[in-house]
Amino acid sequence: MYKIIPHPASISPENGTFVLNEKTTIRVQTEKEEACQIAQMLAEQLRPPTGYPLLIMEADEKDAHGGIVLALADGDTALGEEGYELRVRPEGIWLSASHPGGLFHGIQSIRQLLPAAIEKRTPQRGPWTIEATTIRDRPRFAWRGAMLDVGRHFYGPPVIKRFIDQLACYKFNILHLHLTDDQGWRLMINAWPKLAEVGGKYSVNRDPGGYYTQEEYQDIVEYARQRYITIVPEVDMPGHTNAALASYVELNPSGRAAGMYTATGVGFSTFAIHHEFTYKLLQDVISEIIRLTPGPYFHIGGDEAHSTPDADYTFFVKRIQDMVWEHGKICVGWEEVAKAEQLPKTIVQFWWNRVWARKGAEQGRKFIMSPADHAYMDMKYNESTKLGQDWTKKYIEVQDAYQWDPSTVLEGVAEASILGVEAPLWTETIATQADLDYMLYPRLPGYAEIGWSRLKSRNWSDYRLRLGAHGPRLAAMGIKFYLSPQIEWE
Ligand code: TNX
Repeated sequence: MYKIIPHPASISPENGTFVLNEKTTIRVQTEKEEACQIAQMLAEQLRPPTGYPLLIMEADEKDAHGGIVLALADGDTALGEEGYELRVRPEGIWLSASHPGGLFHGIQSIRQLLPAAIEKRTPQRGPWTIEATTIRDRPRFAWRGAMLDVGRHFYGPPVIKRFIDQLACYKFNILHLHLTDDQGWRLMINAWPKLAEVGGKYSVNRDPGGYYTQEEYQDIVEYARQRYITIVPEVDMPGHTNAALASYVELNPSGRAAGMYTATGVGFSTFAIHHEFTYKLLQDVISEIIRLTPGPYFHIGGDEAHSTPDADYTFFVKRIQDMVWEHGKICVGWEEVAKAEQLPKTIVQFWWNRVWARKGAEQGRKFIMSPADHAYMDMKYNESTKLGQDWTKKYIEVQDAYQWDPSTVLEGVAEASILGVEAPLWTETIATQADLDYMLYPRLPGYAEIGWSRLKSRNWSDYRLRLGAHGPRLAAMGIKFYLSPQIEWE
């Protein structure tokens, strides 16, 4: 009956049905600015399909009948920063949380309890009913992320904002932007403009490139913040750096400028590790990006640096970590960074190599789990999927994407050392928004559930029914997804 994804921590049915109608109001404590903004977002979501005015009014407990009440209540600390309580009764809806983030996640549950047509942006036929229920909900993991590789193919701000909206629906709270790679540098750095102007020219296959101006980037960061999503910027180094090497000749170990690269090999590029020029430029890159990004994290990449000798690699990673830390930010790196000495707060993102990851575990690091054979959204669904990759030698059908648990990915890395999960979308073969949609959906909601829901409330036979019920919802959002034969689509 209740088909919420990710599955709430607790949900129980109550008697009766709530009906949203032309008299329904949204009530909020008008002195609480963030709560008002969330009420506004709820109204903007519900008005186009229902055609109702859904006026926003001052909350008044006694007089709240027939309305949707959003309340920030400091008392209920058991809900944490992201939890919420939702009571749906025939006479009204009460949503409460101790922090605005909880209210925001709660309105996503209200959306999902309404009929799928609520996702359309033109007037639809009701009735707009919700079966009465009580939900108390909070996430299992603090880091529930997706990653988009804008280096291999560039996607402009509207595509990123649409993606942020979709992430918000499923209660994700992290968007990791892979801003640089061999094929493209995607953010203007004022002190070193050629990085973007030269390094941002192309995408893979010489498809059109591009880069974000600093204003566009800040606008994306702010758009995400309003949806309780933190942007984690990544500058991948010292490998995956050909676009930078093509922009500034001084960065090249050979002293000769690299040309732009538009194929899909990996592991051939590296910075000149022992030239001070490299650090002068990177210092500016890091401080400009950190100035534009209020979140606590900076991702230094560090993967597949096959052309950087080990001693150079560890020297470089140590030095870059220190730079990031001096700006007060926490470093995140792909598991290879565990080869180097790490700062106590550095976070290791596991993707493939268990030997290096274990080194991070031995040093007591916290982990983000992105196992390539389960969590990579660029992997093909099956042998006939046209887009995507298969280097893991495993296809990732919807069930493979869903049925694994972060706490059993790495021996010796238990729940307490796991910050959360992240599903990356690498874009060597993904050029358009339609390509993105096809690879993301319907796998993405499964990663949301792995990050949010208790293990005991997760099972495939129940999930596949709930996902089947989300088909019309995704369609109403204008998403053309992979019609997996594992799901009975409604
Ligand atoms: C490995 S994952 C990479 C990426 C590729 C991806 C393709 C990681 C840290 N490195 O450079 O895009 O595989 O699946």
